[in-house]
Amino acid sequence: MEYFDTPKITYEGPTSKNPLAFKHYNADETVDGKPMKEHLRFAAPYWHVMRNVLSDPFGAGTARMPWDDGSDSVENALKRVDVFFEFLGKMGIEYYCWHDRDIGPELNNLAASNEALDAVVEKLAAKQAETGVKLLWGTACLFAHPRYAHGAATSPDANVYAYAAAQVKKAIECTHKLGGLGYTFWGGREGYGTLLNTNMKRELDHLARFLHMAVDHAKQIGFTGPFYIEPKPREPSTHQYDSDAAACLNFLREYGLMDHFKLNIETNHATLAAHTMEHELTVAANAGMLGSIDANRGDTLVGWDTDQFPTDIYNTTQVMLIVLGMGGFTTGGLNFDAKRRRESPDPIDLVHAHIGGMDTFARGLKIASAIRKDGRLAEFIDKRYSSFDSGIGAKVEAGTATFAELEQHTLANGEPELASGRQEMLENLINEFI
Ligand code: XUL
Ligand code: CO
Repeated sequence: MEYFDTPKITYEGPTSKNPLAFKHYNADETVDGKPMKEHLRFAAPYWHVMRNVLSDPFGAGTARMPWDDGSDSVENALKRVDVFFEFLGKMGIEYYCWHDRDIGPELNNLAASNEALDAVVEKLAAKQAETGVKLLWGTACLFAHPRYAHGAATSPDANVYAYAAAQVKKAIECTHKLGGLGYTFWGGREGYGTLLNTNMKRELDHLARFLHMAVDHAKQIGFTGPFYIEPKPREPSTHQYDSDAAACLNFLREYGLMDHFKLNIETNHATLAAHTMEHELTVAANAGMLGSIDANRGDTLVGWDTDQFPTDIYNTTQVMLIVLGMGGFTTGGLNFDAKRRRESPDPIDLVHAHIGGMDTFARGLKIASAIRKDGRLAEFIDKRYSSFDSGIGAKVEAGTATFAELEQHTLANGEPELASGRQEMLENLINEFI
């Protein structure tokens, strides 16, 4: 039985009018000597593809999932695996991501939940072996169950903290069993609603201990990671500790965790933090800490995490400029942490959504590659800083200049000439390629 009413999606090129074809994503076509699929490393998230019923705070789910009986049975969970792999196969998506509770049901106690999880992981392993699909990363859902209302690794209750640790221990083990390339921590409830009831210092110390224990356990079982932290400023918590890339880097440095972690940067989280995606990616990449990307977008008119599919070529171009600039992904990839609109309930809407995201990133890749080959953008930036290449500027960069010397320099040279940043010219330059 097949549920996605289409043959495998193939590349038909930019002139095709077939909505069920790629116009730009051509998996094996090389860009800068590497197949597009290796540059982009697309991943599908189990939670949005298989588990998102498309409800919102004002209304029930609309998604049509004829394969799903809505129960918490292991049988139902196993059935979803077949449907998910049908979807991946038809899309030509070679990576995926999950939360433990997306793939297996949360049952009455941890032992029962773990047993159910094991059964699904066994099936996932078989499907991976059969298809060559790989697990980009796994994670534990530490935010949905009521026990985590006050947080998980930052809960004020040590029993909740222990439950969360047990869940993460198991999720790392399952990730490892499936040959997962990474493991993600997204702290949706690792933060607070109000400081009136919160000891921030203790919560952050506890979170750091939690992550150190995760590192120790990974070492013990031979999982070499990396671990990712995924920043987000708020939602569901009022304030989340991992609020943006800079806050995460500071936390990881403060607690001696830099060697074991990288960041997983999500577009809609960046914009919720009042940053651009390229800002967050640049902060992470500059620290050598850009691991992976949750590729989606927000809506400028809506103030929450709408998790829409990337359709903005300008955005994907900027993302790919940074990814190419750092020499490409190693363990990470582009995970579509995105969902269809509630008004798009059909299984085939999932196909349209992913075609759009993949084509938009394919264009971003080709455009970014062309901009880099052209070289004018990079050359402009180099020139803008060229006063630091020699003379007093070079002494500043080498760390040999003093305030007294800089004063001397200024007294001798007088008022610096105001140079143009040529923002509008550069915006025009980018548009030449789009
Ligand atoms: C929530 C979010 C999560 C993480 C994984 O905003 O992005 O789905 O990616 O827990
Ligand atoms: Co995400």
